[in-house]
Parts: sequence; structure tokens; C-alpha cells
Amino acid sequence: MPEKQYENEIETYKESAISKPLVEHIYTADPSAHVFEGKIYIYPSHDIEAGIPFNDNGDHFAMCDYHVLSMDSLTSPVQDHGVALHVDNVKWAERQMWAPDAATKNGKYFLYFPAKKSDGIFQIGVAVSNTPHGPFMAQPEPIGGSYSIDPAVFEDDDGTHYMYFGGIWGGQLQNYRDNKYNASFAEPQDGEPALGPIVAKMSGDMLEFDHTPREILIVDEGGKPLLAGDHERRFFEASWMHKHKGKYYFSYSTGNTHYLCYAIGDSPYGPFVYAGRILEPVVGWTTHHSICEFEGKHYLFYHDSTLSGGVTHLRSVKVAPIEYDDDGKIITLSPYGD
Ligand code: FUB
Repeated sequence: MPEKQYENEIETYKESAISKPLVEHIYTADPSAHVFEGKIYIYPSHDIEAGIPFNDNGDHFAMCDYHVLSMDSLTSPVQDHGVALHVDNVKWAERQMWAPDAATKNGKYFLYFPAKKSDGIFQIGVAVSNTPHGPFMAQPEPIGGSYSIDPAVFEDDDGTHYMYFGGIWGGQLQNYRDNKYNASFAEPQDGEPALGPIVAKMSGDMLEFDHTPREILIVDEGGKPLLAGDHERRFFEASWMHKHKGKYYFSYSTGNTHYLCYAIGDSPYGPFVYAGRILEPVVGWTTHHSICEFEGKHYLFYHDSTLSGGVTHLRSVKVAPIEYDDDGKIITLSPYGD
């Protein structure tokens, strides 16, 4: 049983990071965790109170910079490396630096981030550093052909990198079909296939897409596409990809129903078959995560709004171990142990 396997570690973690915010001196969210140079690096959003009222557009998420966190192990103190990138140093971006991710290749580190341009449209940018913690220097233009939010960059076993991205509502994915923007486009009707997340292979220099982005299909166990009205299972935002026993696990948030779900496939491009929930709803409207392997075990990095007393745009990053059953299904976590 997973509880048994982690019994001792959970006791240890209670005394350290697990179930508590990793840091409390700033608000952090949308954690993308990676092991770089033998340490755990976490690339979160940096939540702030900007005094903007809540709306479905997400204007109250008015973040303007990124901090990188690191830990030697799951029980070590967490180091905040300070400001790694500020919107003032990104020529093309005006506001709302949302969920980032990072990758490394050939000794360089790449921070991928969405932000709104002055026309109010999200694109995804990249910034480069010689160290995992930055500071990062932004490219002068966003990645050509990128749009929407929540980039997650996955390195496959052969060294190829893929970016997964997209998010509906405030993330603007509903305004795109076949990679083209139209402000009058909306979500499909309830009985139509849901909009899928988007994937593109990265170029050799990690600064561009290698091909036109493609929409990913998520199907049910009978092979039918998940429908737009299936709010408990359809993709909303917060893509992540990891591998377990040779299978590709695409995970995501269902947004307005507040679940972290996953779907399994045989290729980084999908299709992916819906497989269940990873995490039940947390305190706060959003839920967002990454899954990171450290010393042979998988960990879920996620956030909630407990520290701020439930303020939805003031979140804190947490971490918990995850377990698989014999069929490769992830055992659903309850964030507060109920
Ligand atoms: O942090 C801003 C947005 O909230 C992210 O981009 C979404 O995934 C949600 O967590």
C-alpha cells in the first residue's frame, strides 16, 4: 500500500517540506519542478496582490516576475534565488507573467513563460541562462507560432524536447482553431469534442518550434474524444508530461471543476486515454502541478491558497509523493488527508 511505503518518509516530511508551503516569505504557484545538477529546482509563478478584482479573465493574476527555488533533497531547506526574470526586461511582454517551466540543453538553461502583450493577447517567450537559477535573459520576441498559456517542456529519453501549452477562458485557447486567432471564436458546444492542449517539438537551439503546433486528442476508455461539456474530465489548463514504465502520462487541470487529471498514451503527441484524477480540489480556485522524479520516486508539486486564508491569487507551492498501482494508475491524493 502506498501509505505503508511512504509511512516513514511522510513522518519525516511533516517535520520539513511536505504538506506545508515550501516557502512562506512570498506567495508562489504553478510549480514546475526538475532535477538539474543533482538538485531539485522549482520554477513557480510569483503571486502578488495587485488589487485587481476577480474575473473569469484572470486579470487578478497580475504577476510581474519569477523567482527560482531549489532544494538539495525533499527534506532540505528551500533556497529562494531571488528575481530570475522581470517583465520590465522582456521587450515584447506587458503584464501577467503566468505559469512558467524550464529545460536544459548543452549546458544552457531555458525559462519558458507566458505573458500578455500590449494588445492583451498571450504568447509564450523564452529566456536563457548559464545556470538553473538564472538570472535569465529574455529573447526579444516571443516564440514564433506560440499562443495561450502554461508552457510545459518535456525531455524525452532520446533528448528531444516538446512543449505542451494552452488553457481556456483567461488562457485564451478558445480563440484559436488550427493555430489561428479569432476573437469571436468560443469554446465548442457541450456535445462537441473539447479543445485539446497543444504540442510542438522544440528546435535544436530550444528557442523555437520545430513544426507547426498540433492539437492533442484526449479520449475516454472507449476511444471517444472527451466532450466540451464534460467539465470533470476535459482539458482546461496546466499541462504536464512525464513518463512511467515507458508510457507517456499527460496531466492537466480541469479548471472550473478543480481536479488534476491525467491521460496515458504511447507517443508524446498522443492520443491519450483518460485515466483518472491525481489530486482532489485544493483550497483556492486554481490547481496546477508538475511531477518530478527524484531518487527513483515521483513527487507531485502543486499549490493551494491555505496560507493566504483562501485568496485565490495568493497561492503557495507544496509537494507530496505519488504512487502508482500495479496497472500504472496513479493513486488519487487528497490534499488534506481526508
Ligand atoms: O497562475 C496563473 C494561472 O493560474 C496559471 O497560468 C494557470 O494554470 C492557473 O494556475
